[in-house]
Amino acid sequence: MNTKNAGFNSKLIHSGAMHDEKLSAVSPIYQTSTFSFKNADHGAACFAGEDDGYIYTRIANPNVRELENAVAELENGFDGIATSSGMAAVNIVYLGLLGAGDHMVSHNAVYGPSRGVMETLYPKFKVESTYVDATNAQEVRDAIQPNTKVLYIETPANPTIGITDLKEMVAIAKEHNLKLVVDNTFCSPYLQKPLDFGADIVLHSMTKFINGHADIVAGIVITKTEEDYKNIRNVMVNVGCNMDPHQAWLTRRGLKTLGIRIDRAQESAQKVAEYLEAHDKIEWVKYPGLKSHPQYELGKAQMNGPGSMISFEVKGGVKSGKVVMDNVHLALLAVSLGGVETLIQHPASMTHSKLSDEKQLSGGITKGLVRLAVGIEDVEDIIADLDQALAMI
Ligand code: LCS
Repeated sequence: MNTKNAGFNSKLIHSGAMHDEKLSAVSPIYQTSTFSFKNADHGAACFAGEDDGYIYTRIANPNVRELENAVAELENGFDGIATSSGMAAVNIVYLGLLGAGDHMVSHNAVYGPSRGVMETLYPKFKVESTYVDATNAQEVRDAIQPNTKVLYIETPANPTIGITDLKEMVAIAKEHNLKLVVDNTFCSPYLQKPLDFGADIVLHSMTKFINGHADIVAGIVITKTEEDYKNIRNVMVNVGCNMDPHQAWLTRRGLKTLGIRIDRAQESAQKVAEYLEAHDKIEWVKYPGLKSHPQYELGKAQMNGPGSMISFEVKGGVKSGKVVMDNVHLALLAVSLGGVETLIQHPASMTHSKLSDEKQLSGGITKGLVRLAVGIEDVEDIIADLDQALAMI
């Protein structure tokens, strides 16, 4: 089916679809490391790029290509490069866009390891970075240096749920000739399409919403141009952080229900956020669907919905937060997000623990911040679970 003019949910099911011609299998899997050539000339033509036959799974595989084509179409990009993890996606973008003497400006509340790896590994290759509050465009402008090449943001950010103005970031990137990279993990293309705003590159940890079932780790990079695609694919193939066919098959399966999963999770998240905001033991709640969110209007303007990630702090800070985390039964005390299960975690001691206290605080990651990833269970059960845990304080 040609999905070009199809609706989003139809694209989720049919984009990139690859039906096995021999057996007419609707959902085939090509669990193979290599592909045999018809003859020596055919092999040579495949290597020369004169024939688009498959060669070797590190370079390309039908299941992986199906997923790459589907997510690229959903993001309105040129093409996609799937990877073994979200961190591999982050790193092939860094490696593809930055070289010795270059500088990157980023948000001070990105996923901890996305900052951690840049600050610990990349200085070895003479790549520098500066972290600012990207929800304040002036701070971004002030951080730009003559050697800045990349502006890297996450919106909403992990774990503060701060929203960065995509239009402003695009304007800054254009003005200073920077590549704008957006980690779209928290939204997925269902809720936000950064390339439509003018970003150059979008990446995802597909471990989260795109797969949605907490059973694989994976990533993807989507580019706007062929040039960026070729450059970053070359890094992926040579680093060897390709996606496995079975991982791709599971992810393509999970992707089919992205729309209905997010609809359900965000409807529940709105109710959970309202419940928490009204609770007398809660200090503050940050959720894009609450009018109290500092960028409520901006979120409404650039996202198709508020999503299902909530951050909050319990009165009494980290001590009381721990009581809640230790006493929930339905919500699992686990890192990750975007799956069908409700998960709760403590960023300061878990996902962002490798960042110093100072870096955490400058990014708004307070010691008492608790992150809740709302799943698709019955919302009454999610709220009842939080309610009995809060009663233990
Ligand atoms: N980008 C974002 C926004 C993330 O949340 C994560 C993982 C990554 C990139 C890296 O992806 P991975 O290699 O794990 O597939 N975030 C996690 C989190 O918040 N809890 O556990 C992992």
